[in-house]
Amino acid sequence: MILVEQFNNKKLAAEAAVTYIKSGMTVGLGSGSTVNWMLKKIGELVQDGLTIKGIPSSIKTETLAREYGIPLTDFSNVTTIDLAIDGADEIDDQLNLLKGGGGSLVREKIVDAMASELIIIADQSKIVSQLGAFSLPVEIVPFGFELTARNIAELGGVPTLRKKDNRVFVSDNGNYILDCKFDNIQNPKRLHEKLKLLVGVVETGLFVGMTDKLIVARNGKIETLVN
Ligand code: ABF
Repeated sequence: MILVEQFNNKKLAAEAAVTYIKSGMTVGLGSGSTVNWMLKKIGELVQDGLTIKGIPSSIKTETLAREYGIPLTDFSNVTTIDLAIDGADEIDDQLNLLKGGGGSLVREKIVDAMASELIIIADQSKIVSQLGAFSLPVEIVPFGFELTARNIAELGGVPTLRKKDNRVFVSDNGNYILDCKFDNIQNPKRLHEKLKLLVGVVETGLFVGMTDKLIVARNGKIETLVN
């Protein structure tokens, strides 16, 4: 028997989140395949008269937002972001996040941290009891990356330099990413703080205490959790 996915849960979650966007808002636009559904929907609403300005969190998102006709702005023109909507690779029951599978964690964190409200959108596959089954992306400065990797290994992680098409992956910021396997991440805040103290580390994919609302679609049904 072949099981066919009945619902597009990423699309459902994305479209539910878009209902929180109102005209006049500056909106942080996350990154990833769930967010791409959100961009499509926002583009349709903009055609129908919604007036927002978006701040993209990656070059991919910026390109797609432009294709959908979403007006964009940047940090030289705004002092606040009313609402950011972003995806995640893992979400725990405290709504802490592991992000960065797409390689955009630094810009995502800047946009998400700046927002008055952060909504995370996901399908049910992203919900976990403990973060860490997914390797933790850590963005690092290329210079001396071997040393940074060794220092991360001393904290108990197994770092792998991310590659794409047989070349070292370079982020939108010109940096490298180490995908770091930790057995499990019992205290995401402490691990994030330890990693951030290492010379050469730019940012980690742990987003701790940032989520205001989670919209998760499970078998075609929307669940909303507020932090
Ligand atoms: C971004 O998109 C990243 O942090 C994360 O890697 C990804 C989310 O996954 P998906 O493509 O399933 O939306 O938010």
